[in-house]
Amino acid sequence: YSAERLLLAALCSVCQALQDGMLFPTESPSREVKDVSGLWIFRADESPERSRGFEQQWYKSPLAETGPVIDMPVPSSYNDITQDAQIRDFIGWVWYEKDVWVPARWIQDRGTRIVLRVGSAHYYSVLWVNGVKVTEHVGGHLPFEADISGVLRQTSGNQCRITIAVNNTLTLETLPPGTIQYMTDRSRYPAGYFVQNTNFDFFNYAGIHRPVLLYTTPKAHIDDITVETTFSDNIGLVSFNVSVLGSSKAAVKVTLSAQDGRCVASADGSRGVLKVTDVNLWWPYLMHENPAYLYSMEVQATAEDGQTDVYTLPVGIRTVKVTSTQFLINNKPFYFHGVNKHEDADIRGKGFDWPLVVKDFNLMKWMGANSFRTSHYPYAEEILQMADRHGIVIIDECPGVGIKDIRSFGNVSLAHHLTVMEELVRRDKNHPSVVMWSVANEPASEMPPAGFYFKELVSHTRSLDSSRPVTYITASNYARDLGAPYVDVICVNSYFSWYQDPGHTELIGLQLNTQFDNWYGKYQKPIIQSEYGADAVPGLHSDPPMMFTEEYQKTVLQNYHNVFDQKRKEFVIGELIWNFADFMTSQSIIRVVGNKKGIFTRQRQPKAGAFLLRERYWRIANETGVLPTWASCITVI
Ligand code: GCB
Repeated sequence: YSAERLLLAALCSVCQALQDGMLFPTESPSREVKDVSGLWIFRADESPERSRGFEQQWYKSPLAETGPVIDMPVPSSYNDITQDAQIRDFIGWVWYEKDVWVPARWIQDRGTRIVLRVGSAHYYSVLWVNGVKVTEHVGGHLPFEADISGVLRQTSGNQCRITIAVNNTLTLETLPPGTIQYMTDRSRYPAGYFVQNTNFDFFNYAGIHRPVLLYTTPKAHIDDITVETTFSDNIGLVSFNVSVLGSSKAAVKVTLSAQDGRCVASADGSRGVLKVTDVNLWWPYLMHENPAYLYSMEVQATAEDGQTDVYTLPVGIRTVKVTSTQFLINNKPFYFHGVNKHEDADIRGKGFDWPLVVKDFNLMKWMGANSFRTSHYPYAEEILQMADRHGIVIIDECPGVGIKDIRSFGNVSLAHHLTVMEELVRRDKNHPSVVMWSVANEPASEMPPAGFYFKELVSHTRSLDSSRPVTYITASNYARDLGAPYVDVICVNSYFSWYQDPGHTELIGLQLNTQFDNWYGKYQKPIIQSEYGADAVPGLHSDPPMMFTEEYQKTVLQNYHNVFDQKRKEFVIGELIWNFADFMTSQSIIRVVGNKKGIFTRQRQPKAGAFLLRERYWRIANETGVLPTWASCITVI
């Protein structure tokens, strides 16, 4: 299968330290953004080797001239858009194309740099502009871009044909890993029949999942900005580091403004520390009466020719620390009462969708959640920006999910995993909402290579960002987990009375207590229950409770909560329900049209468990935090 060979070659060629920044494209006096998402055309390469598109060079001419094409919205997964099961379950190369107009002044002004950026595409992408290859990228969930100024100026000018080939094949070395299995028994499978095997529990949606943008910067431009914040008494400190490309002598000026527009600090130079007197710290939702305070940092870089590039970055001033029993935000104990999510919805699959994002934040705030984990991959940047603005705390997870095969602990895998962490930290380092990195979910951390693998991974992540703790999510036994010595916080998933002792909710108390005491006894690190829950098919009822009913889900949660309430006085620092909403999975005998552990349905309607958690989260917030005045009516529930 040719895609696997191609992927391995691509993986090896990108295993080098990242050179450039990946600032979120925003408009400014010197920058324009043109969203070219919308309706694209699409063709799946159904040839047996999935290689016809490359052999026939589909990128060289309009895609419609190569064969039949269909409409495809961007951003969206392609899987659930048609009535064709073959498209839903397709594995291999699919081709997207769109013709766009580039403003004439962008082309004419040679001082303008034109960039094409894809928010994310699943999984391995190759990009052409007017038939010329401009970049390729391995990995979903993270952005990639190419400077296309040269190509546009050399080819047909204002008209721009963008072609993107995307391949969802996963290999032992990708994140997440997967394998292609050929079925050779001719009495059961036709010739050439293959399937993709994975070890994760969500549908492997594919396509262009986030917006495709064209944006401009001046030739000499701000390439990256890194801020780190701290405070002492009432003085906030913002250290900044600005990198400029296209000019070696650009003059950099940095200005920090408060929410009312007042300038509170400024500095000249590409590195330095801004001092903010009477600082307004960034506080999580429900921890302060004025949470999520954001300053605005304007960076100006003026090149020798007088051109100035301007970029404005929201900055929240806060600190994060971990002790052996606590998670401290701004030196105060923070208790995670939150959710695990997925990027997942009807029709659009993993495609970015503003109505869904805003609805989900409204639901999280309604239920009193102060945090979520980006299980099991990085979410759209727009979601992190929402979290910054609403004070929702994030554990930011990379796509290291389903690492179960010992062959996925080799050098190529590790090198790629390190690169993905570099891409993740580069993208998300400036978000105050992000308080911890998670490098993997439920890897086979008891396999011998895991010790070395996680030592490298955690220490590399720390070297990229020393201001945040690092963890991975374990489901392994405390005595056999080989990565736990290296992490800052222990995150444990367990499903007592579901996968173990199904139906026996009376055992949860004993088993969960044992779990916590064992882990804490061995490592003396704070613990987050990073997943727990039970499936509930909405509308299914029974009393006494039986598995799959709403009552059973509630009973499981209640039994877990009793133990959390004892242990949060000691070393348990958080609880994240699995899951916020029902989500699609691959088809199997343990899934009823997807995973039903949501406390909301996939359409975001509450099950009984949602009301239980709402009561609990507001109660905890009432005990531990400071509620906003508008919320006083809710606290009486
Ligand atoms: C887990 C996984 C998650 C699954 C969940 C389940 O441990 O981390 O991806 O969806 O269990 O419901 O089985």
